[in-house]
Amino acid sequence: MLSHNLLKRGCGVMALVALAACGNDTANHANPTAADAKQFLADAQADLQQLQLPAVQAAWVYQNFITEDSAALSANLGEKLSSAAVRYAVEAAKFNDVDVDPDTRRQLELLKQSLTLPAPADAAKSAELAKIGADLDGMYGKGKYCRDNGECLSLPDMTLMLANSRDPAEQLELWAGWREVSPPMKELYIRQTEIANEGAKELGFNDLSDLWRAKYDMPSADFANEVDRLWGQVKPFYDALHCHVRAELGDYYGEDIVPQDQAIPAHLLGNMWAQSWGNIYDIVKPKQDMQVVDVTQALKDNNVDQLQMVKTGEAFFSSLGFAPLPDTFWERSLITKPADRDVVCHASAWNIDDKDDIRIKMCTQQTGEDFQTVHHELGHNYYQRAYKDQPLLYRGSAHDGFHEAVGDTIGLSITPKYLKDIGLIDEIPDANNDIGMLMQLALEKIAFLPFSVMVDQWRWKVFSGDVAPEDYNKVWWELREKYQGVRAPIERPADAFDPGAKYHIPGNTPYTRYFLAHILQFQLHEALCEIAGDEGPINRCTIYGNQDAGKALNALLEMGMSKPWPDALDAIAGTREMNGTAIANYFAPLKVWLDEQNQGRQCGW
Ligand code: X8Z
Ligand code: ZN
Repeated sequence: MLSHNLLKRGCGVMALVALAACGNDTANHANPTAADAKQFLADAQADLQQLQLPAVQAAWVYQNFITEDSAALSANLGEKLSSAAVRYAVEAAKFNDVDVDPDTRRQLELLKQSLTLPAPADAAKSAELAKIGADLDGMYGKGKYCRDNGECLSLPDMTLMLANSRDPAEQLELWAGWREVSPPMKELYIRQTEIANEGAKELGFNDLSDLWRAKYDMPSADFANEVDRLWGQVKPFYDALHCHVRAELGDYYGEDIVPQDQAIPAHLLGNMWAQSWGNIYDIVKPKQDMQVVDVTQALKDNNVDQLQMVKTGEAFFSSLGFAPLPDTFWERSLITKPADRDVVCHASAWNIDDKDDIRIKMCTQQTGEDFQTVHHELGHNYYQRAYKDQPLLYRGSAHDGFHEAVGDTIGLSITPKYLKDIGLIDEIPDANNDIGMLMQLALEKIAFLPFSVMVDQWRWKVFSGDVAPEDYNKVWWELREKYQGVRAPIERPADAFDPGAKYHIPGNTPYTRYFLAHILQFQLHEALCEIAGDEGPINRCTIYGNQDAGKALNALLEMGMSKPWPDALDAIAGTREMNGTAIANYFAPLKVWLDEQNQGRQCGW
């Protein structure tokens, strides 16, 4: 949970008092000055800082202990924070025509853009919005699928089963079963969209989609084009992977189950949302014997339990020169799923006090996939700690894709060489095995790209009103098919709300950030490997133990969002543009191999 995410919920009494206490100096000036603007920002940030701590604490308690009461507390304190942020954002407009220095201007702008789900000024609606947000979180967190025999499965249970099952009937049961959690969310989601759109309009945006796209140091219309441009760069690679995977799935399950001229049925890809496909490596791997490290197996063989997985992640960051995590991280984090209560299992990283109370919350499983997720979450925590001394409005990442990219960038350094260095494997597979290794990673990283684009393509349409509620599910599947070439394996019931079965929809977390992160992490990996002086092939580079790379990374993290993101990217990677060529270069040998395999195959859907 990032501090700026937290400004997404709710409003109230305390904030009104606070505003009266510190906002009045400037509020009545007929001609506000640059000095007034600075004072306003200082007061606003001090007030928001105070409101933020209890809101984050309550959110933490709620997500670790889902009950009616923790929901109410979290909604209530979140609302106070959110409504105060909205009022400051509205107030910031009075400095629109004041001649202020660039830093002040940037902070005023950031204040307007900081919310994900802005409440309207109307107190009743603001309270309603906060309650809906908490209710949706809880519905997802408590979600279970109960089988006919009475056995109830949690999402982590089903995640593991789906990763390993090769029985289409069972895969379908799990796929459809999980989607029973979301129909009750739909009415709440419609109402949430309605209220937050009002809030966005009060802040001067066309609608919520306009606000979400406005956070990238460019006009929001340009940002949509930027996403299209980047997706266009990597799409040929995805198409080649899709073609190969569909063909192999057809061989494995039969072409009656996987017709070769249609989108792939979504239940066969080893993941609940078909968003990454690493779990079906055994089905689509090259026919010649390839030695590819099985990290899940290596963790088991070496008795690296969940706590040790996180300790190993910490040690990587330490090897780069980052200070160890504080004792409170280990005392307060949730690392495994508790047996006796409902928690939000979706992994997250928390910054409680903007000092050093950082934590993760994960229902970690002893798998290679979760080993990556551990590094992903720690990346958030190290970022949060690095920018803690920035002013509140700069405590965030260069753009949200950077926050998501840091831990993944470290994850790219989890190479066989690194695993051997830390004693998890005995032998480094030689270069003849690289196609297998690249395939394994492409199933995670390349397969993910269109999913990470389509989620917000859907939301942008929903928020802007381009898609009406009766078409929510239909358009969701149109986009799944268009971008991913994936389809629902069975006809969807009339009340289905399949978007709600993905955490980030009820959780209201923007998703384009993950697409940007998947582009950026390869740019960052390339840049850091160059700084580390690694001259080998990029897929074998690890920055483990390299303090120069660590320094460069830390410099990026410390900047927070104090500069436009192109400046931040330039500082570390020597370019001001996000670019899909880094990921394409990384996987280039695999592309050649895929194109050979696909010769004579009918590709596309
Ligand atoms: O939600 C996450 C992280 C928390 S920010 C675990 N991720 C996306 C997802 O799970 O859908 C990481 C990759 C994509
Ligand atoms: Zn993340």
